[in-house]
Amino acid sequence: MGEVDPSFIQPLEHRPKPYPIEADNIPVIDLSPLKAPLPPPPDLVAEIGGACRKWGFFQVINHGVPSKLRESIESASREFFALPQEEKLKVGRDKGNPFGYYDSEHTKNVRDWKQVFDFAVVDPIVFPSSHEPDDVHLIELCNKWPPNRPQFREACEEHTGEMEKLAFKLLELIALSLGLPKDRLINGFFENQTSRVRLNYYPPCPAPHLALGVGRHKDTGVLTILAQDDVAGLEVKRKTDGEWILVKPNPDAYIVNVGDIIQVWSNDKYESVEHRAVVNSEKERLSIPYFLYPSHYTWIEPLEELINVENTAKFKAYNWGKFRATRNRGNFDKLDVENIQISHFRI
Ligand SMILES: O=C(O)CCC(=O)C(=O)O
Repeated sequence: MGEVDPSFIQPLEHRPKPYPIEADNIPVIDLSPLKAPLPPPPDLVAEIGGACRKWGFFQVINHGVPSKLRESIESASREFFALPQEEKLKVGRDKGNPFGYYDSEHTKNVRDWKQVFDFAVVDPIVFPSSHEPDDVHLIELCNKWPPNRPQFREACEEHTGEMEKLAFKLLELIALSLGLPKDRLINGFFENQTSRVRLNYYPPCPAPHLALGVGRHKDTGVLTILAQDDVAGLEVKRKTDGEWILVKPNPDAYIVNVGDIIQVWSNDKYESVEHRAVVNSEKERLSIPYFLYPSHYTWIEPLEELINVENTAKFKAYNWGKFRATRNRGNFDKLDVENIQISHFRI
């Protein structure tokens, strides 16, 4: 095996196992009952609730997203990442604006073996201008679309529209599974949503036993919906025993995971679970996560309906925009401090 720059090398305990365990038990949930103009059937709601509780991850099939749109965003992404580096750098991300192309992101302060292109779902988004708690200034952040590539932008936007519809359907099911009204996790949180989409491109890696495509992490947002191509790479930490489980690609499925915000809203009933992406020495891999994020001014705290004297709030309220601004800073630079986590707000 070849050499890689030391910045990519994971500490021993976080390196991938040579023979990963392939998951056959991450729940696959059929959403076809949602096609009928009726309330979702209770067994579907219970299936979603069970998956959120036991795994924090599940896959959905018959989700209603046209396969044509998924194929278009995948081929547009492949074309983009195949461009010469100087072309990609024309839309390079910088310290002030986290959108665009970037190839040196760090997760937990180790460099990821990947290239990414990020864009906001609502363009421009309004965001705190800094992570400093007392700085009340806001900025507008705009997407950086590659010039002269209208098909790329169109493919990204069309697929994202479908992701948004699917995300809100899933939020209704999750709310019902928590015994809440179906719009409880939607109303009031997304008027100025800060959701984003990432195109992840993992080139073949000469030392896949030392590096990771994305280091272990939990997602900070409400929920994530991920499309992966036919090359396996996503590993999920199984809650029962802490083993890393490789999620077998299914071209008809999207992979959904609960983010930190649902963990806080549900007061730990549904946990946000660690995951990572492994790379391989032969094949490139593509994945496309859609991260559903609320308005920047949202205060995240356990929902009052889900706490009581026996189950008191386990988290202090935190401001989403400031939380995210702090995290973005750590993802851009290798910092000597741990990235901000919801555990910092645990009571
Ligand atoms: O590529 C994958 O399967 C996982 C991607 C991911 O977790 C991320 O981009 O945050």
